[in-house]
Amino acid sequence: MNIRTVSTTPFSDQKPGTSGLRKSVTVFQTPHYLENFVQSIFDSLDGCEGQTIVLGGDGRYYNRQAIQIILKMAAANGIGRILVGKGGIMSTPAASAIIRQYKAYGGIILSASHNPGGPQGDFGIKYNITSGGPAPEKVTEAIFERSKVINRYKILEADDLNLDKLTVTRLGEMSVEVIDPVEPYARLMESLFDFERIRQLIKHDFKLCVDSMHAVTGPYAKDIFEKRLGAAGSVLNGEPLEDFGGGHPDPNLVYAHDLVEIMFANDAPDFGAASDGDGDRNMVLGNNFFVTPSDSLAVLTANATLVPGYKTGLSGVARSMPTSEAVDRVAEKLGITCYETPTGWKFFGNLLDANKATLCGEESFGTGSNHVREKDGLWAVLFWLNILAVKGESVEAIVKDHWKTYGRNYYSRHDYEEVDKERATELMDRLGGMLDGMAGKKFANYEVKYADDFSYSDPVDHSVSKNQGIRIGFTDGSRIVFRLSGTGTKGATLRLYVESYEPDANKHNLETQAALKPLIDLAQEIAQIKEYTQRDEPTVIT
Ligand code: VG1
Ligand code: CO
Repeated sequence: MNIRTVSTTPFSDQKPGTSGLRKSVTVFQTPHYLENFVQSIFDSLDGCEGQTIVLGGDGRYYNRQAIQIILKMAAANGIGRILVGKGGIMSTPAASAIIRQYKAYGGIILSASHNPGGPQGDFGIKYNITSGGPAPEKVTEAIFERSKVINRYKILEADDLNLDKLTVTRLGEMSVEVIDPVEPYARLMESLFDFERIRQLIKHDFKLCVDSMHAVTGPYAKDIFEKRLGAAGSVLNGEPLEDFGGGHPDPNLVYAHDLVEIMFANDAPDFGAASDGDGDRNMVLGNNFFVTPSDSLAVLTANATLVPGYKTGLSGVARSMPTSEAVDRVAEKLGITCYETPTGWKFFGNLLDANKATLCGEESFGTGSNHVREKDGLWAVLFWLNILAVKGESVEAIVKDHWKTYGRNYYSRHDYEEVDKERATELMDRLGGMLDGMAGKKFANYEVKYADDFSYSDPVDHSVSKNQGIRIGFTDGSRIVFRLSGTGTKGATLRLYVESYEPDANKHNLETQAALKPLIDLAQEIAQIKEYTQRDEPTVIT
């Protein structure tokens, strides 16, 4: 066995963001860049020698090369066994499920999620821990610290492995098992949902359309919806491509345009859904109807006991801070706790492990539960289908009925992408400086109830995460929230989150942007967004 120790020098920018390290493909192709980060992971893991690691990616450009490099480095670093997805591909929720099922030590997931792919697109890498969830901050911090001083990495000299066949081979002393991640994932879904009932629904002329956006979920969606549930021809863009067909694999009304066209036509299907690049996000649509992710979480929570996997009830729920408070109202009625965490799935892990929360969600099209430790796009789609099959009502009717019971939280996110980093930081610093003494101030019809920079104290391990977004809440229950993205790769992305609460059912049919206009104007006035970003309009509104 020929292990090579290669000298290297550190890169200063390998700090993982909201979800791992994301950079453009060209940065990852810089000599030693990927290797430095991977070695920093291995160096930060205590006792990983001889252990099992799960490895897979969303299949984007550079996935194949990166997988081969990581396999050789794992062998050189004494890893005992690697479970790698066929073709080096695995959806993020499937990777989480497999880490748990095989009781692996951890996993390395290659994904830049919803960011565009291809030679000019983005690439990403993250480490998941034994629970199957994204590494918590103390682990990502350790990796980053190591990356700043690294001076060598270890790699085995060997030929590339064929990963397209389901085989068990060896690389040096390490065993490499190429596995099909679809089957175990689909079986997990069958254990949670009433597939027979959904099959009956589909048989009785219920039409659905699932857009995989040429990303990782294609094979999973075909197996689950077309084969197991009998919805022939329901999967759109189901062939995974390295550049996602030139698209932006982000399931929202802007980027999932193929699906949106179908679902907002006259003869639209009853149900539509899309997933992102790595399969952890979902967008849910009814016939000519869009469900906001925050409402989706609230509806799933309110109806969870209709689904076999959740029929005994939920221990609690959790949402990220910028996610709307719609789920809080459901939790209150159910008499369970709703936890508010910073943005990013890693903060849900402790709550799920400690059984304090069963369902979790983020406004960014992410929903999940304690079945894995990542958000899970197809899981959310199946959850909806199970509810639809039991209730026998349309998506629109279920959501509108929900609003009648709980009131409606009008909600929108405005993104200003690729703006100047310094100016965006100045905007946030200025806002931060205005918070003291803002409570009690009046702006037009709004009176500030609280204004702070969100800080989270984990109820399980008591770790504290500061500076997680600036929130300004008003006495009528509405809020505006500002934060900078931790997943973008160019300049800075400013996110503005706007929410208002309307209890009156007669006022539940307003267009969202119109309903939120006074708050959007107020956010502009307070933060001077146009001046700082040099943009008249947001890049994306969801
Ligand atoms: C965004 C979303 C956040 C999500 C993260 C990773 O982060 O806002 O809710 O957890 O992406 O999702 P940010 O820092 O850019 O706002 V994924 O599907 O890209 O792994
Ligand atoms: Co994703």
